[in-house]
Amino acid sequence: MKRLLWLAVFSMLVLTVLAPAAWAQGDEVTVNMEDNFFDQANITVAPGTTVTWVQSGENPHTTTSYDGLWDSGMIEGGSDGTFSFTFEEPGTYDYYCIPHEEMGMVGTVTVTGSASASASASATASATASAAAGTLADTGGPPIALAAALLLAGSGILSFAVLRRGLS
Ligand SMILES: [Cu+2]
Repeated sequence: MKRLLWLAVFSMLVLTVLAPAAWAQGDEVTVNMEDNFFDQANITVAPGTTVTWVQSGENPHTTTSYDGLWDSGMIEGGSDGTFSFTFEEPGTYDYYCIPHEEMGMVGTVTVTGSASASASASATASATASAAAGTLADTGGPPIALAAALLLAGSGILSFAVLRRGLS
């Protein structure tokens, strides 16, 4: 039974290592609109992340893209109002607060590149691993999925061998 426990622990470890990259998709990040600055002003996120600006000050503020991609319009002070925008494409996005730009109330959202490709690869890998590595015939999958499946199958064979030796 102890071997089975180890196999279960190992499977959990594989999933723990591979899953976070997939979960990074659809992240949510909050930026506070203070008087008169953004906190945090400069953030780096993965593609697919939704950034929500929260009015945390007494003065009216906006979050306004220099490229015209988004504009919250004026959010009154003390209103706890929010504005959200989802960043899909890698790049650097500068924005400002209309009434306080000259006071330095500006910010940048940096979206990291090509994270979606590795995230989907990891998602495939963890799905393959949790399917108990029975489908090694699927040679078309990404190498990381095959590696995860082989690791899982290897640990299974190993624990079976150890279990047999323990019984004889
Ligand atoms: Cu402002």
